[in-house]
Formats: sequence, C-alpha cells, structure tokens
Amino acid sequence: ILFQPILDAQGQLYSLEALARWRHPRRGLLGPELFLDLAERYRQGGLLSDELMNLSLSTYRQLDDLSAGLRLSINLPPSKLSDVQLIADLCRGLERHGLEPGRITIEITERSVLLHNAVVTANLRQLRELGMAISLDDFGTGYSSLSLLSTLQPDEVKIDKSFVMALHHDDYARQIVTLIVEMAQRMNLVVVAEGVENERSLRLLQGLGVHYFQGFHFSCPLSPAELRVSPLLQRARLGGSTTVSPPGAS
Ligand code: G
Ligand code: MN
Repeated sequence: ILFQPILDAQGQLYSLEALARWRHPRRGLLGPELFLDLAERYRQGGLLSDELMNLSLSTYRQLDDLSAGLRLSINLPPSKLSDVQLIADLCRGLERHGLEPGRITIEITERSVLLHNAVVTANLRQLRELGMAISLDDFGTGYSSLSLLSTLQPDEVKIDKSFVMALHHDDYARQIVTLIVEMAQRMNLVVVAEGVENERSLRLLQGLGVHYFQGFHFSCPLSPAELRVSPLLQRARLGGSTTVSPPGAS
C-alpha cells in the first residue's frame, strides 16, 4: 500500500489516499486495475478488496503521529460497495486499528452505482451515518454523473485527471472544470483535483476555486518509509494543523 498526499492551496496536507500496488518480481509496480481484474475473474475480488482495505488501515496506523490530523481516503471497488458485509468489515477494521470513522473518506466511482441496488443505498447511508465522507472519484467521466449527485449525495467530488491535464490546451476542459467547481459550491461539496502535474495547472485550478490538489507536482504515491522522510509531512507536523473535517461538512 502506498499513500498519495492531497493538499490544500497553502500546501498543507489534508488527506492521504491509500493506493494498492503489487510489486511484481519482473514487471515492477502494478496498479490495482490489473490485479483486481484478475481477482474478480477468479471470484476472489471481494476477498482481495477486504485484504486491501485492512492493509490500508493498518499501514496508515503504522504512520502513527505522522498521520495525526490527516484524513485517510480509501478506494472502494463496486463489488465491495454492494457487499452486505461492508459496514461490519469496515467497522471491525477501524476498531482494531483505533481509527475514528470521521477521519475516513470513502472514494467511489460512478461505475459503482450502476449496480444501484438496495445494498448499495443502505451501505452509503450507513457510511454517512457513521461519519465517513463520500467522495465521487474520476468525476465527469461516467455517463450519468448529474443524476448520481442527488442519488449519492457525496461530500466531495474528485475532478478526473483527464480534465486537469487538458486545462492548458483545451477550452472545453476548462469550462467543464469551471462548471464542476460552480456546481460543487452550490451543493456545498469539497472539490479535489487529481492529476496536478505542474505549477501552471495548480495556478489555473486555484483561480477556478478548487480547494484541494493531488498529483505528481506535489508527490507521487509514497511508501510509509518515504512518507516518513517527506518534506510534505514534516511541514504538516510543524504547521500543527488539526483540521480533519472537510470545509463543507456538517
Ligand atoms: O483516477 P484514479 O483514482 O484511477 O487515479 C489514480 C491513479 O493516478 C494512481 O494510480 C496514481 O498513481 C495516478 N496519478 C496520481 N497523480 C498523478 C498525476 O499527477 N498524473 C498522472 N498521470 N497520474 C497520476
Ligand atoms: Mn481515487
């Protein structure tokens, strides 16, 4: 499990997103698309995502005081969001590692909700009741994002990196980001931009009113050992920031 930082406009750390990587002996670091697909094919997808969820919690916990005041963002695959055991599993994990639900952001994609069923609805309601924040990942790339907003009532949207990376040369991308930010403000949602690769993107996004940023401009996904020596985390600790709630949260 690696963690990629999410920062605010002042460069303060806000959250760590847990990202799964498989260190393959010959093929190097592999992303989750590959091995989750493989596991789903052998009907082990649920099992693997449980393992990943627990590993994310325990690895985050190992950061101890380094992660104090920071949120943890966890990606939930569609198979897990529609699992009747989700809440029980998650609560058990949080309890075992002594983590408060209020610090957790659950990232789901629009795809999750294509399976829209009673279990998904109940799980989302309970996640929210427990105090976890719901984030809509890869926002803008699914086919029915607007109706999903009223169905899911997320706390946060993550603007997909395809829009962010096209900002400089594509006027449509810029207008789309403008619209997402404006809509998010009306709905009191936190806006995160992913795929921020340079200073220029950052300035543009700040100008458009985006709250939080993630991308190679700040940091690639880091191991706990790398995080420990990262200047980003040292700065967060010196800053002593303890704000863990998203600005729009009630
Ligand atoms: O949208 P999604 O959640 O699938 O994207 C997460 C992936 O994007 C991670 O695997 C991460 O390594 C990668 N990523 C993170 N920051 C950047 C970035 O600035 N540029 C690009 N191209 N990819 C990034
Ligand atoms: Mn994500």
